[in-house]
Amino acid sequence: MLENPQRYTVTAALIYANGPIHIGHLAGCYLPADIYVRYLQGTGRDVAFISGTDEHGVPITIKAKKEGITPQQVVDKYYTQIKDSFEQFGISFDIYSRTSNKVHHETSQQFFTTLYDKGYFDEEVTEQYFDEVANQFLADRYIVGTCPVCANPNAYGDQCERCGTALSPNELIQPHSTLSGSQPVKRQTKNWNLPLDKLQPQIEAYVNSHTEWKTNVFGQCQSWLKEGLRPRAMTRDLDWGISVPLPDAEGKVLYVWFDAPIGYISMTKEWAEQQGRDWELYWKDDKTKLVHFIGKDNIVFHCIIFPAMLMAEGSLILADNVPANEFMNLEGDKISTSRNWAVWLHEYLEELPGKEDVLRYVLTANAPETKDSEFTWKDFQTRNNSELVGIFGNFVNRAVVLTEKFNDGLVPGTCTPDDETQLALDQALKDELAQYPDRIGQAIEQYRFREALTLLMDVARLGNKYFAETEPWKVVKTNPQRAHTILNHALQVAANLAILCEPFLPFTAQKLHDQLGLTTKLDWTNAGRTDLLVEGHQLAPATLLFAKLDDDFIQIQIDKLNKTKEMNNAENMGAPAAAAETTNGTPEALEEAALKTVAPIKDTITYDDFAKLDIRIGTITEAERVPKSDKLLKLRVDDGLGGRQILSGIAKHFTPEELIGKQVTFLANLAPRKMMGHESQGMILMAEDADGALAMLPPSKPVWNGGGVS
Ligand code: B3M
Ligand code: ZN
Repeated sequence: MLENPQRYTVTAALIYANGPIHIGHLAGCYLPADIYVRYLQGTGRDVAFISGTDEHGVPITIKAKKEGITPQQVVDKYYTQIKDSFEQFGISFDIYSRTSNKVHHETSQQFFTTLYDKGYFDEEVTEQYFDEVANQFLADRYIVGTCPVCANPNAYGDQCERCGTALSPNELIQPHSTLSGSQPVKRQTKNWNLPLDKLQPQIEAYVNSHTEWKTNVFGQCQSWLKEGLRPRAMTRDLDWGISVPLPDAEGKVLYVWFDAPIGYISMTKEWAEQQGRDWELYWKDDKTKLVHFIGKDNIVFHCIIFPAMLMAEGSLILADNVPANEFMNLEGDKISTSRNWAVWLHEYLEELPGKEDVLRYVLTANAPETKDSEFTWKDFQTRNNSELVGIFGNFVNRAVVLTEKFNDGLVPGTCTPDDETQLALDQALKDELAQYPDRIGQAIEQYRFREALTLLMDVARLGNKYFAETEPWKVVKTNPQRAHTILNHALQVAANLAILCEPFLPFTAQKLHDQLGLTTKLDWTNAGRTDLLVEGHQLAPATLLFAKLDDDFIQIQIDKLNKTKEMNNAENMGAPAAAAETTNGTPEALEEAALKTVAPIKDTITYDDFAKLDIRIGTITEAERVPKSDKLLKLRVDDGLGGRQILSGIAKHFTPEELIGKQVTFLANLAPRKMMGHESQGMILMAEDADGALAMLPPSKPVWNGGGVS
C-alpha cells in the first residue's frame, strides 16, 4: 500500500456503450468512486478522476445487429445517454471520454507496438472457431458453451460470468455460435498472444504484496493464480475495433480487453491536454496512487491481465488498489437488461426529479461492498423517511427554525455554561464532533463507504441527542442566553454536516450551504470545528432538505416493476421454457438469448427430477383474449377431470378461434399463479421456431383428455 501519495489517479470502469445504465452500475462502481474522489478533493489532494465508455468489442456489434443499426450509431447513442445520467447524479469525473477517440486509438496501438518490439507477443497460428453461416471467426461473446470450470452452460468465449474464469473459445465444451446458432468449424488464423504464464511470477508477487485488498478481490486473484495463468490472445479476427498495427494483420483488431484499460491512460492524456497538465505524472510517478473502481465481473482483467500488460510495457505504475464491489439485486431478483428488471437512471431522473441524493444515499447505505445486496422500493421509502427526513433533515430543520423563532434567523452568540451539567453536555458535543471528520475520512480511504455513511448520520444523531438533552425550546422561557448558546452549537453541527455530507450527498451539501447562508464552500479541513458560523451571521429562511415519500408515490414504482414481471411471466408462459432459461441471468447473456441462438443442453437431471413433472394431453374447449393484454389468452382445457383454466402468452401467435377443439400438451402440476387478475392452473407447452414463431404440440393421433406424457 502506497504511503503518503502525492497524487491520485482514480478510474471507474469504462462501461460498454451498448445500453442505458441502472442502479446496479451506480452502486457497484461509480458512486463509491465519486465519494472517494470528492473526499480526496475536499481534503485538498491532487486527483484525476477518469472514466468513459468502452466502444469496442462484440457487445457493441451484437447490440447493433439487434437494433438494426451500425455499431457507430450504437455507441453514439449510448455514450450521450450514459454521460448525461452520470452528470445528473453528480458523478464528478474530471473527464468522461470514449475509446473511439483518436488519442485512444493511437495510445493503444503504440502500447501494442511497444510490447511487440520488446518481443512480448507469441505469434501463433491456431485453429479457431469459425461460423460458416455468418462467415466469420467467433471471438469472445460470439461464442458460448459450457464452462470447463463450473459447468455453466452459457459461458462466453472470453469469460465465464458465473465463476469469473477467463476463458478462450477452445476451452468451451459444446460451443455454438451466437450469431447463427450453428456448430462452428475450425479454421486456421494467426493471432498474437500475451504469455501470461511466463509473467505469472511477477503477477503473483504483485498480488501478494497487496494483502490489504478486499477479501473478495484478493481471494479471486489467488484462485486464478493457483490454477495457473495461460497465454491469452490480444488480437481478434473482427471488423469492429482498433486495427492491429502490424503489416501482416489485415482484418484483425486489438482484443477489447487489451484496448479498454489503456483507455484510462488515453483519457488521462486527453484531460491533461485540456488542463495544461502533464499526464505522465498521473501514470509514471511512483508517488501517484492508482485506484480502479470496478464491479466484480471485471476483477481478472484489472488485477491480472492489465497489470501484466503494464509490467510488460515497463514505464507505468500499477494499481495500488482495486476495490471491486459485488452485485446489487432488485426486489429479490438479479438485475437484467433484457427482462427490463432494473431501475434505469434516465427513468428515475424523469420520474423522481430532485431526488438524486436520495438514491445516492440508499445505494451507498446498501452498497454491495462485501456481498451481493438488495434494492427494494420499501427500503428506499423507509431510508428516506426515517433516516434522511427523520434524522438528518429533522435536526437541521429544528436548528434553523428555532434560530428563526428565537433570534430572527441570526446565528446567536454563546455564553459560559451556568453549571457543571451544561458544561459537560457542551464539552461532550464538541469532543465527539471533533472526531468525526477523521473517522469518516479513514473509512472512505479504506473503501468502507457504508460505514462512512453511517458515521455521517451519527453526526446528525449527535445533534438530535444534544437537542433532546438541552431542550432549548423550554430553556428559552427562563434562560434565553443559554438557549442561544445551545442553538449556536447546534448550528455549528449543521455546518459540519454541510461539509461532511458533500462526498455522499453533493446536492444536499449545496442546499445546506444555501440554508446556512454560506456563499463560499466550507472546506473539509475545517470540519470538526465549532466556530464555523460567526455570531450575527444571517441564515436563509427555513426550507426542508428532504421530503417524506408517501405510500402512493412508492407504489407507482412497485406497480411498474410488477407490470414488468407480469409481462415477463406472460411471455414465458407462451414460449418454451428453454428460451427463457438459456441464460445465466446476466444482462448481456439475456440480451444474447434474444438473438435466438440454439440453446445449449441444460444441466443433466435425474429421472426423479423428470418424474416430478406431470405433463398431460388435453383439449382446448374455450379461448378468449384477456382484456388489456396483447399477449395473454385465457383458455379452458378439458383435462378429463372437469376442466381447468390456463393462461398462455400466445395471443400474438394464435387467434382464439383457431385454438378451440385443438389438442395440446400441458404441464398439469405447475403451482397456480395469477396473471392480470386471472388464475392460471398450468402451462401450455409450445415449440419455438428460429424466427420466434410458436407451434403447438398435439399428439400425432388424438388421445384421451387427461392422458399422461411419459
Ligand atoms: N467494458 C465491461 C463492462 O462494461 C468493460 C469494462 C472495461 S473497464 C476497462 O462491464
Ligand atoms: Zn464458470
